[in-house]
Amino acid sequence: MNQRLDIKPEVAQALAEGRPVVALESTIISHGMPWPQNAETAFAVEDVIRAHGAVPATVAIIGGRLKAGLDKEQIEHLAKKGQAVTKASRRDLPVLCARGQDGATTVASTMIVAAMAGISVFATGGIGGVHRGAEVTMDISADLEELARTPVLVICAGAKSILDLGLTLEYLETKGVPVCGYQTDELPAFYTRVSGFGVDFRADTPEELAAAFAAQRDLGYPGGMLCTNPIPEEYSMDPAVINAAIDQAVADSVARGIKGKQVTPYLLARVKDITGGDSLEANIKLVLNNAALAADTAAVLAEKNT
Ligand code: PSU
Ligand code: MN
Repeated sequence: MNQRLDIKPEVAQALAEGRPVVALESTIISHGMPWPQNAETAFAVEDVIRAHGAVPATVAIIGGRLKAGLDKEQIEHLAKKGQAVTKASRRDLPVLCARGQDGATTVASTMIVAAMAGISVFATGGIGGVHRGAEVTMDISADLEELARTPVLVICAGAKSILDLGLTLEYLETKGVPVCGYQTDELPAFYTRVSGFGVDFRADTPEELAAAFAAQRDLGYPGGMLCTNPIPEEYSMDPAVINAAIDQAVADSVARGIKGKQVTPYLLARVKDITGGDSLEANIKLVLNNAALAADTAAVLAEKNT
């Protein structure tokens, strides 16, 4: 095992016995949602995974140690500190480890830790991608590069249109990352079930999704797979309302000169403020929905020994 990694005993035992485990990220806790909904959601997501027969492993860096699986106090600590915790993507892990500091892991760094621990399925809300205006700013999330190189199945609700969804799909195609639509032919746009962009392939059951991921592993590809699971109909938002809020948030970020790793957290918080609590409520529901699918898919993969 990697000398910088600690696997929570419950998680290690499940992995040793070939039982299903689902990884979860922590930037969604510190930077993606406000206190106390962030902690409540983190616990609720773990509960859904357990109810579906899998063991949750929330990932973070605590005191410079990579953690696959957190306890209640550690989750609460990250939730309370919020944006004061370092948002940690691939490039940030070495320095945090060297300095013995805390970090909340993004999709990219959660994939790294999951792969180190031997966890192949990871559930979250939304991934980072190619930002609008990236042809000038070159703001492209390290999440996409990680999907190209690390063998983890990431289950999300698509990407928010704070991103350029068309360019994000082009980038994933270039990098050879298969993009699945779960029970849909269309890429979901996080708060809504529609985006106008198609996915590469559709899976209608956890078995079909697991079979595609298992085949990717058999082929020896280095990278992972992205499954996009639409927000349940009853929680999806009015596209006109959410898109107006997102356009406003993007305009504000440009006007304020927000740059680098601050861009995504700024946009997420701004969209939440503009929509009142509505977007947060949708966000929580879709994460729970993704956790259930991830646990079911991890169970099929565990049966297959993948
Ligand atoms: N998109 C969301 N919610 C999130 C994030 C993105 O809808 O919480 C977080 C995830 O942790 C993701 C990260 O990995 O932001 C991407 O940040 P960046 O664009 O700086 O790579
Ligand atoms: Mn960025």
